[in-house]
Amino acid sequence: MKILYSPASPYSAKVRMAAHYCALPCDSVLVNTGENPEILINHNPLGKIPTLIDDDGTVVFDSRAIMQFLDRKGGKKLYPRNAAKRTEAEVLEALSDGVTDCLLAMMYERRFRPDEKVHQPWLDSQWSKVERGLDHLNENLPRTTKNLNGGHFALAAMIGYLALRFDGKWERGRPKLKSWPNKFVKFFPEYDAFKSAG
Ligand SMILES: N[C@@H](CCC(=O)N[C@@H](CS)C(=O)NCC(=O)O)C(=O)O
Repeated sequence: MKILYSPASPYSAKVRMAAHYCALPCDSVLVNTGENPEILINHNPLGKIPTLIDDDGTVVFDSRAIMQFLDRKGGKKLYPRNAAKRTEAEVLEALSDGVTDCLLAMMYERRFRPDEKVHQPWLDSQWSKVERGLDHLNENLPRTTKNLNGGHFALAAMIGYLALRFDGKWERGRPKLKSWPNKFVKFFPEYDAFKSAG
């Protein structure tokens, strides 16, 4: 199994952590999405990472579909069996990914538009979604034990991306969220090796 990824990509960090947690052997293949490499666009017309290529040729994207695939392939370790708990884990994943979507949209607005075309009100509206999401997470952190789930990995990936790209801009007033990785790392000591890195 291969996962096409880049070191800064938060969704790639999420699925790579999850594959490791499920003890599914996989090669991480570094790609630069900006260059539309053949291995990426031949498997995923969207040219986005993460993209998973299984040994039998099955291709899976996006990260949410990859998580469900890993869960099925890895003995259902990634999402709780109990329906209410599973919904909770999936919604935590959706919120964490959703905050990450806003952060990435802000990065792309600044990176791909000339300065005079960067639209500040749109950046502000993305940031207000981020702020509401982070406040909610700070007050509603998941129970974190050795039984981790997809929600935990999405949250860890989101915080890793915040630390990489928004350091010093999100922590104030959110001490529980800021220190949550200290708890997570007790049960997933490999966090530093997987989280977004520039
Ligand atoms: N919803 C997708 C988002 C994937 C995504 O946007 N990945 C970024 C990197 S973190 C990417 O591939 N960007 C390149 C592009 O959009 O062309 C997922 O969960 O996998």
